[in-house]
Amino acid sequence: MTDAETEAEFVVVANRLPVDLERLPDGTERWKRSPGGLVTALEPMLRSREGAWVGWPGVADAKAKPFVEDGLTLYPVDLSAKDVEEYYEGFSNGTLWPLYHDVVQPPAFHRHWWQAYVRVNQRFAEATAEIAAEGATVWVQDYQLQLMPAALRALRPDLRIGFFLHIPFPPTELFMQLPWRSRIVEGLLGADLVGFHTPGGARNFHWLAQNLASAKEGRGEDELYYHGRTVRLGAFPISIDSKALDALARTPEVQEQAKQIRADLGNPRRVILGVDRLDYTKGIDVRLRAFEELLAEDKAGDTVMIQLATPSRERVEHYQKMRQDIEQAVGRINGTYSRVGHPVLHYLHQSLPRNELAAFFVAADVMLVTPLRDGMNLVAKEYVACRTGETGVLVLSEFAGAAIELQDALLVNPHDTDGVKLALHTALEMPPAEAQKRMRNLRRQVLTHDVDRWARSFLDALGLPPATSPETDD
Ligand code: GDG
Repeated sequence: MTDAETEAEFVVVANRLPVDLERLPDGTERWKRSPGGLVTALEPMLRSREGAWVGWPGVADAKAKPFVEDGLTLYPVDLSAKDVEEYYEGFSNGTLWPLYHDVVQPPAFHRHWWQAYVRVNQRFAEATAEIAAEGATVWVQDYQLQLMPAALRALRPDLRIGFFLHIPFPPTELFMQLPWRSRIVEGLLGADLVGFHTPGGARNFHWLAQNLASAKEGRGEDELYYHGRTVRLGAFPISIDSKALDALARTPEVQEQAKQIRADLGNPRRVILGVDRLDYTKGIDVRLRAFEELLAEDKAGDTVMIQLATPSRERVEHYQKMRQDIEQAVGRINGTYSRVGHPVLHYLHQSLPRNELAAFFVAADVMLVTPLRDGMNLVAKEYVACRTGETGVLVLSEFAGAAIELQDALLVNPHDTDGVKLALHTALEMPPAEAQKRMRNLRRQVLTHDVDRWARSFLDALGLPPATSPETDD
């Protein structure tokens, strides 16, 4: 790592940096990479353009200095413990997250949370304004930073600004509940291009911008005029690094690990899998109920279910209650239907290494993805990428953004328990030829629409100029 000094031509801004600062018990600190799809997709573009990434390093009061890692300049934005509580856990995850996910849980509206959100967005804008080169392109990510495009434009009108929302943009009637609705819309209108996962999200924003911020309709549904500028809207469905995951799933290690998982489960006829952050939007309760009812009706056959629930937002109240409910359901189901040494349901509240996760995808005959609302849902695409033998059935909620592209899944309404139960039963009994036909179509879609294509299509629409310096090979 070296000290940062350059002005960046291309800047990505996200709540989190692609590295986490870790504080060890002896008081020393170190950076740990947190590889996600977004970093993988954007890294080559960032490197070839003197790129920079602005974000929070993941711990309060980090006081970290900018630094260069692997040719990418990282600019930490400092958050105090109070900022984390009010801007991140509060307004972002206690207000916006539930509001944008169809108020599956009631959002809390607190003025001091809002004030923290304004304050932190301004801080991100100031940090970015300082490091972006004249005329640079800035790509702002996600719901934690919706005020940033306008805040940044006020400081730096020369910049080209894109914004992408990773979660659903809600129906207008729900958005209207937000006491600060106009401010959010005005914040987003600071961008030149606002991207959503689905055309529905773009449409909702198109209406709100005209009704709350007096933007004028542009040449079509994907254009607005605002304060003498054109703001473009679009649907850019995000994806995964499909080829890398396909290759990982084919490795002898992962194939062997998958066999071992099935053996450890007692080689049942069918393995059902769920993989989610432990979040109330993901509908984990929905699928447990469907599985429990199938067991009660003696229609599950020789089947074992695994639910992997990665710990998430454990300090936010809704999450604590939901965890209790799910763990109670797991206990009840196992208590009723398991035999000694053979639980029917395996529940892991853990985060697994990537290749182990791939082994679970390879081991599973049926993947249950049943969110009540989800921006996209990458897990559904990851399962498909790992099914290299064209076997396996994906049961997918029609309320996940992924359902638009993954039409060959068994699509379900997660509010309809009978429907989910029927789909699960159909998946468990599906003739191999039909499963193969569906999976082949799903794989064609996922392998040709990867995260690289997503990033390129957004940045092309934003008009990111070609790289001026050759790619560094370090
Ligand atoms: C938001 C939106 C949108 C999970 N457990 C482990 C693990 N994971 C990985 C999965 C997947 C990712 O986490 C979760 O992504 P999702 O898309 O499913 O869901 P969110 O976290 O809610 O993401 C969502 C996404 O942003 C992108 O725009 O699709 O709608 O809500 O990649 O594999 N990874 C590892 N161990 C685990 O235990 N290594």
